Amino acid sequence: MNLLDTLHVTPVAETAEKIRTMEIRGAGRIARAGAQALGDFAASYDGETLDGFLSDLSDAKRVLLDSRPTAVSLWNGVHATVRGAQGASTLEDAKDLVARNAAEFCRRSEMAVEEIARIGARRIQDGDTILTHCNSSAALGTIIEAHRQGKRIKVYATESRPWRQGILTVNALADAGVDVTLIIDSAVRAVMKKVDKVFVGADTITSQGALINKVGTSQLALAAHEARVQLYVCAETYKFSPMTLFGDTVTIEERDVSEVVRPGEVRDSVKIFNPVFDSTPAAYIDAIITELGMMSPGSVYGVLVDQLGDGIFRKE
Ligand code: RUB
Repeated sequence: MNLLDTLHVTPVAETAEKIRTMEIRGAGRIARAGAQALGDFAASYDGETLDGFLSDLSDAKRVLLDSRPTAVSLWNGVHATVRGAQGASTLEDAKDLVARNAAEFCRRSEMAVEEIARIGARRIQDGDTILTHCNSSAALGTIIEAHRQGKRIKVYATESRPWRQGILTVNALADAGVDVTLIIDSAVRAVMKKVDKVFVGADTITSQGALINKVGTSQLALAAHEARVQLYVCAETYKFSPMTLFGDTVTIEERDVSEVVRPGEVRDSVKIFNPVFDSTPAAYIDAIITELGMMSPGSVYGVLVDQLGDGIFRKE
């Protein structure tokens, strides 16, 4: 029997399952969903002891963190939500604190995405052609904000096999009135000569400024680098990974082969490798646009230490 079966916190288990199956997806959304699930769990907790609550909270946290391994946003959102609970002196204080932390994380997260759109849109000029990959709310917000400001822009968006999140992207851009063209992933280099700037999102950014994002991002970054096209990463600072400061590497999620081929389509002896993220070195990134402002990949270390510092490292 796994933790999910024993946990008396159905909404948390349900949220974890939706994250695992990608019904809830995207690094910002899964962070908010994780925080919200813990906040709801705390608010509706009907156990009678503080110790029992803390133990169940720890189980709930673990179930959420096990749902998807790559995006550190989930880890940061979950830890921001449980922060301080161990120090509470009563059950009611602990429940209130977790519920308030969750609401505060979600509020700040949404504000960060809006601030990134405002800052990022300034980097987009009238007449620019932009390329984006997968489906990032931070990158999309930036592009839509530039369009809203009256800048005439064109966008190429990749399909992003195998999940085809690019379909969400092109529909969102089309609904906002943006001139958008869908391309298959392997057409990236073919269109790069028409592109002025690349805007992508982030699942995790390491302390050395490397970007972990949807698989294909690093290939796209190489093509942009070759064509001298600027590449911007739109990322809230809770996508920065404190663990990488201490030498941890980021786990790249591999998903089921059924996402790549239909049953019986290939010979039984064919192996299938389905990594869903990849790592783009800092050298290929022109700037990271965060809610704190634009920064170089080399600034990530300082932000992790100075801005997130104490709170983010405290063990719960
Ligand atoms: C989504 C993806 C997005 C980042 C950033 O991958 O790689 O670029 O998560 O998204 P998946 P956002 O579909 O596998 O979750 O800016 O919305 O946080």
